[in-house]
Amino acid sequence: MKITALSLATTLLLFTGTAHAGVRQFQDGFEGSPATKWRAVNHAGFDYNIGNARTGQNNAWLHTGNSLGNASVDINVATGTNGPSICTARIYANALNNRSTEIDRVVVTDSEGHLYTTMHASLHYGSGYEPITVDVDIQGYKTLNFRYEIQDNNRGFDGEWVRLDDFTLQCAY
Ligand SMILES: [Ca+2]
Ligand SMILES: [Ca+2]
Repeated sequence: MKITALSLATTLLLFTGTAHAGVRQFQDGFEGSPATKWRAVNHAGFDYNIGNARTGQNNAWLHTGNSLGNASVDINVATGTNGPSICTARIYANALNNRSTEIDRVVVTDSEGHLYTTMHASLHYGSGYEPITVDVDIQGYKTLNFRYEIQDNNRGFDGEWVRLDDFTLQCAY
């Protein structure tokens, strides 16, 4: 019985080893100088050391309301390998201003203009920072752009406020 169990465990280990050769990971929590890495569009920016971060000292913020238009932050990340990669991007978002809201669009494109995915994510007031996860499968080496955007839903001047922190991209190949 013992020998059979050991043999099965060895087989599973070998199978796992061949399924994924490795993992590439990129992390950015808006620390240091986030404006050199992230682009902020319209009414969006960064909090530095004012106690709003999920981890570290800094985070990003997005705001929209009366006629302010869409607000977003985005970042370019080079990743991939000579073959297929299965990537998962995660960021944490915090709904503010005593109301639930959303990230209206998470948009993933590459430097050649290919659109991989666009998705909507609901946020719930009082839940603190909530994870938003998006999956992207790529072929070869790519520079991916991840954009997090909020759109005005006619909620008045105070509109919608969202904080963002702790972006992670993990690609298995
Ligand atoms: Ca941070
Ligand atoms: Ca909205």
